Amino acid sequence: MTAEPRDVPFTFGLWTVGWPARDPFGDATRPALDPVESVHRLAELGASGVTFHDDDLVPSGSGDADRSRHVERFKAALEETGLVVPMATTNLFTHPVFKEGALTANDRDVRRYALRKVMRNMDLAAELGARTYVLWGGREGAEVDSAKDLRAALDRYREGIDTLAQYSEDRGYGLRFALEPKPNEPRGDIFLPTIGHALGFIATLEHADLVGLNPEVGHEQMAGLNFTHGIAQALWQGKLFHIDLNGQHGPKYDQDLVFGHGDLLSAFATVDLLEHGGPDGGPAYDGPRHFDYKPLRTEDLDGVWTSAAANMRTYLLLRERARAFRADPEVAEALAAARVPELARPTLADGESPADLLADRSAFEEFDADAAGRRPGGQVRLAQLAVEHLLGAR
Ligand code: GLT
Ligand code: MN
Ligand code: MN
Ligand code: MN
Repeated sequence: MTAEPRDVPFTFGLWTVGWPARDPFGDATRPALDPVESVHRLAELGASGVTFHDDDLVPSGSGDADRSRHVERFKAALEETGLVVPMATTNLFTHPVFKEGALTANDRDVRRYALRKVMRNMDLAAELGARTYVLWGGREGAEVDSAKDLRAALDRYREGIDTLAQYSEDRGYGLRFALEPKPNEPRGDIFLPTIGHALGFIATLEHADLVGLNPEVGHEQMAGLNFTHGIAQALWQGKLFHIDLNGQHGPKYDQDLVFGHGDLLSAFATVDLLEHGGPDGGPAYDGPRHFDYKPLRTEDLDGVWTSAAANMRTYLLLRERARAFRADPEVAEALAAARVPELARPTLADGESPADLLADRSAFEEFDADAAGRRPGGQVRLAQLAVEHLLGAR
């Protein structure tokens, strides 16, 4: 493989490599990482950027002097390494104050505090040059349906996002907001559980143009959904503002595995879509390839850096495999046999009206539906060609 990681804008959250591997059942298995060290190590491995929650950079409860010391050290590391900060986000889930929600908490004081916490980190995000602001509503949800006015919660969610978008506009930050869906965990049920729910919600916003999505592979797969289909719709609606790549084995707890270490065929389809758009399209997404994963709890610090590198290498290998798939004449022939290119042709002719369609006897009266029902599908051949390219057998 000749491709270097720097060909592609790979980015990592500070909370990913920095996760000390504390889970609901066990203590941390690794020491906390200094964000400055993470910046240097990620740069050495070929990443081009880092992202952060306010609390990843400035431990919650720090005073003003400590805060600026943390920020200055981080900035110096960015300058030394050339890493950029394309995205930032807010921790609205760890502190007990958010136990019942943040932007949608029943307690109005909590909602006002949550907005202020986001606004404060938006100031820093803008200062560091971020273009995208992610909002993952991990605590926006419920376990007890009767303990939440569900429609009022959506009103407050909308009010919160519109207020933040307005703040960005007022300050001239030019940020775009990316909502990150997740069906459950840590709440029993989280609001805006899937890409589709979030797209429907965004359409109701006053600042709908500034708000898009940050879909995560594993989150859609936890809901049993096809991640590639989901991001295809987001792209189609101009709403794929950011992406969280990782791995997951079907509907279970959020695994946050290395990209490709879950459903590999799905990861292949995702990379193919991001890089090629479709049968004869160009790149469909030019934003950061952001990894939101957790190095396994079994790993020591060396294992952390091995896993960070694995995300990027797997992406590049899948890109290479997807290129080979798209360049293979046999694949082109199989695509044509399965009539895939035909789908790009509109169903009605140019200027054809419903009345014209009604007048076309070949479309119905003379159409042999039974014969068409016997036309070969050619789908298995395509599936096998993809598997063979993925396995490096072609
Ligand atoms: C948290 C969550 C992720 C989100 C992060 C952004 S925080 O780790 O599990 O999916 O992307 O808030
Ligand atoms: Mn996740
Ligand atoms: Mn995520
Ligand atoms: Mn996560």
